[in-house]
Amino acid sequence: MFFPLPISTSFSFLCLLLLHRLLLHSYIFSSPLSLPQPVFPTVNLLDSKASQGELRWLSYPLHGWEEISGVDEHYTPIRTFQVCNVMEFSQNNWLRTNWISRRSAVKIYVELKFTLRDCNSIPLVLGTCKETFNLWYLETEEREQESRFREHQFSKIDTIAADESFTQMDLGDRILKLNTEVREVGPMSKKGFYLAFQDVGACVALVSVRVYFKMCPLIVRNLASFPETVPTDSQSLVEVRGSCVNHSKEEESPRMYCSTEGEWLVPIGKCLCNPGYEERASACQMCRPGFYKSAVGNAECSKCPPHSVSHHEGALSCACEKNYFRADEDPASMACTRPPSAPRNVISVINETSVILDWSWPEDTGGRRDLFFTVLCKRCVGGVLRCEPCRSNVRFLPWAAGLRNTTVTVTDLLAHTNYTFEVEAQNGVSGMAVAMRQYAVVSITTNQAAPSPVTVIRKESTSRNSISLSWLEPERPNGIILDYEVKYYEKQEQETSYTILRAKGCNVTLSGLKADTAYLLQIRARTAAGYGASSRSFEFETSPDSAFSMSSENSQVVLIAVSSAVAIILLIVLLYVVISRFCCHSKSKHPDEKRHFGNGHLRLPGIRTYVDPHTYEDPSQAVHEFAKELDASCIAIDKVVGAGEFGEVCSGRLKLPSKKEMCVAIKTLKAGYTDKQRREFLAEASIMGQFDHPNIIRLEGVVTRSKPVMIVTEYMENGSLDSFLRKHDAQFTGIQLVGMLRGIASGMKYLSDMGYVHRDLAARNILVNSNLVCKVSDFGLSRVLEDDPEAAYTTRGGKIPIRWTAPEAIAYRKFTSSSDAWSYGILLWEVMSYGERPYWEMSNQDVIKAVDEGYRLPPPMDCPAALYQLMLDCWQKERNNRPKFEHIVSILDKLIRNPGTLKITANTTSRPTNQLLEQSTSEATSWDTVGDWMDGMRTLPCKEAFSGVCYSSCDTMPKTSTEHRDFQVLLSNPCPEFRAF
Ligand code: ACK
Repeated sequence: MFFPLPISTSFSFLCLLLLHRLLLHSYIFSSPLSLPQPVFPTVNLLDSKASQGELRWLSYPLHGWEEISGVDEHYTPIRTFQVCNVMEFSQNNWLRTNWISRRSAVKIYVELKFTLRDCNSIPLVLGTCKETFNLWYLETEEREQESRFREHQFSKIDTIAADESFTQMDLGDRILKLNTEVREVGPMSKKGFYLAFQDVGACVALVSVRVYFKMCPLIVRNLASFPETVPTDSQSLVEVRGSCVNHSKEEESPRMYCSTEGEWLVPIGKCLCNPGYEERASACQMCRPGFYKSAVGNAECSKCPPHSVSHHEGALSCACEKNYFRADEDPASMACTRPPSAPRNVISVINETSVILDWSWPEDTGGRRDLFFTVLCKRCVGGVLRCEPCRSNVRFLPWAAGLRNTTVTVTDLLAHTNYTFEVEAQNGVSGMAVAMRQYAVVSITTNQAAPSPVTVIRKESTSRNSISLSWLEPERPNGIILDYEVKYYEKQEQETSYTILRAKGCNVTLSGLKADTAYLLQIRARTAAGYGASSRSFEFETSPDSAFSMSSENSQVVLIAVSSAVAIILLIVLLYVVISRFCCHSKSKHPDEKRHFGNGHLRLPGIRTYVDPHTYEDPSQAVHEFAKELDASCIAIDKVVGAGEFGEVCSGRLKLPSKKEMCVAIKTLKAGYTDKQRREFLAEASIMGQFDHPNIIRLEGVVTRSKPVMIVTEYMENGSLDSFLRKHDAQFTGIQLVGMLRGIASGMKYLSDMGYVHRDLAARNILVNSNLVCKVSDFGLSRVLEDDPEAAYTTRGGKIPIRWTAPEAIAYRKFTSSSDAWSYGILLWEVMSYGERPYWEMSNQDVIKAVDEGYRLPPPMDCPAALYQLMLDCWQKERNNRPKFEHIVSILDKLIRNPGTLKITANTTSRPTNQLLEQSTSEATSWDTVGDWMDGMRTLPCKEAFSGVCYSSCDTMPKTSTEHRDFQVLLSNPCPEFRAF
């Protein structure tokens, strides 16, 4: 027997050789099967190296395979088998393993490590030497009891040849070439099997035998865990369902396929980390503090948004810092926010019983965009501390809560009543921070307002010559109704002759009417504020004169009855007249006072007229009639605010018994005055004292009985309008400016209604309070003009503020409300140019000349076209063509109601703003706006037509140049004759 290893050299020599090869000649493993392979987990069914003791495999015949002990490279004892009967013929040596359980494997692998001697290197071999051996297997359900070997039952797996065989020289060099061969066996179906190695005459040493099967390892893919899986079918893939890792959720059922090679293939579906968790190292791990994740998904945890924190791991959202909030609908990614600060610059424009509130956005919106405003109305009695919510019928336009714009109109307030409005800016988190909410407060006093018209009139009874009527009080009386005026006339008479009755209550009997006649009747109520608008005309008819339609018999009876009645009545009337004459000229009047007017001339009762104090023989009498004498001890002077013609103007406080202390302005008469000066000084108080209007400076009283002589008026925090505007150049919105102008026009309407001509209306003579309410001041007669530094002597000797004065007043001192309207136009220009000096530095003489030649001031920068048109109207040469103040107020009201019209400006780009407009050259100018174009028209009728269109329907004012052209065509027809101003 010839051993592949010289056995006689002892086991240790073999081990040495083996070790030598294993450790130093690793290149041997560079056979195709030994290429680096993906490491798939395998499960050993048999490993000969793992056996410590004898393997006791079955060897047949006895002198074939031999079991030999050795050590491996780690000096671990191993068992090997050798055969080397190369010198003998007909070798058939079998070595059979013990029974190997298949377990769940279908396909198994057999890895053989062996050395094989090169036949050529063996001397004297007689041609029987082989360089292969055969590998066989036999499947059985159980371990065989017999130890007899039945070779014919085995199936051949393969013939195993060595990739590398060794020679005698290798042995000399101590090189043993170890071969590794792996063979696949399967599919297997029985419980176990045997392997057998058939030697047919080779010199071979079986160093180790390993039998194993492959499986897909436990793996986490797409956050799903797939268990260790043994491929069951040798042909197809095994579909395996994964289960989501902890803290994750299945998005699409996770699956993979386990191949027979133990490889996972085709991942499908996935799992996503739960809120508060993110994927890290194939697991869902909690978000770190300071981070959050609010939804299921693959996204990483996000950093907490501004003003929010998360102190713990796994946060679904970040909690807001103190005083910061998150609205329900806010996403977790949004910064925490807070309520806005209060709105700024709240101004109020009062119009009788309505008020327009206008404000600016708050400085701090709280970090949100969903800003809105809410206005709360409170009615206050005796200061802001005693306020109650306004009545429910107070109307807000467009509404009170949830306003997106910064303006609201409040109507249907009570006349002459104090109100406080709280304007609050709110956002989506205001409801969560009630304590942090801030609002701006504005207090106003509504104006006197005339009552609304009577709408319901009922006929109580009618007779041949009388009608009894009753009616309901107007819906908005706006004060205590003093009486009702009932005006009636025969329908046929067309109002040329009418009768007026005054009724204290809500009923009246109209007597002395014609039988069978139709009458038209109108009623209007009167309060301290004057008459309200008349009701619509109601028609009533008296009963027919029935006496004429009776039979003659009856008529005789009736005639007698009527005659007797008339006689009785006459007697009674006679008696009444005698008695009433006798009784001190009838002390008590009939409550219904009745007056007749012919030709439609009606002097309106209830509207006072101004009384010129100079008509009083003793002017101090006038002062005491119109001004309250104040005790000097009630007045505290704080500081000097300016200088007047007669002395200083101071601010101070007035505390009248049982009244709240109030701020006042005090005009003093300087020491050493003459009697004339004193009279003139107090004349202003006598005039002012006759007025009671929210846009006229209010006189509180005078001090004449002690020195210094003082005139005490309400205090106007912002001083005179001209300097106020210069100080706040370009800081107001159009509607704020129009609001101021409207106030001034309203005051002027009141003055002109009272028959008072101001003569010195200019921005310097308007005072402004803290709510931007403008009030007309500086009243006097000739004194006014003496006092005014702008006044200059005219050729006729009078002193006149030339730039503000109408041509006819300059030329021949024709001062009227129409000349005040001219001045109003100049004031309007001053306001719109933020206190610019009218006609700049032109001399008075040049101004007079230029105006006379038809030049007019150009529109101030960005001046709305409608306002410039109003200026031009006020500067009509013909004074009767200038608008009345009533008309000016209504024009401005319409502009306030349609603020969009203020956006159309009158500026032309080409024209310098400090150049007068000459009407004759304007046709050559290219006009940008309706106002400019109207100037270009130079036609009075057209301008009037335009005014009519504009003011009654400003919404429809054309806005584009094309529209202007169309408009021009439209208006050119009714105005065929052009006429210069
Ligand atoms: O522009 P002003 O500050 O406002 O300077 C003048 C100055 O006195 C001389 O007229 C101021 N003035 C006059 N009347 C009043 C008033 N009722 N309230 C506040 N200031 C006033 C005016």
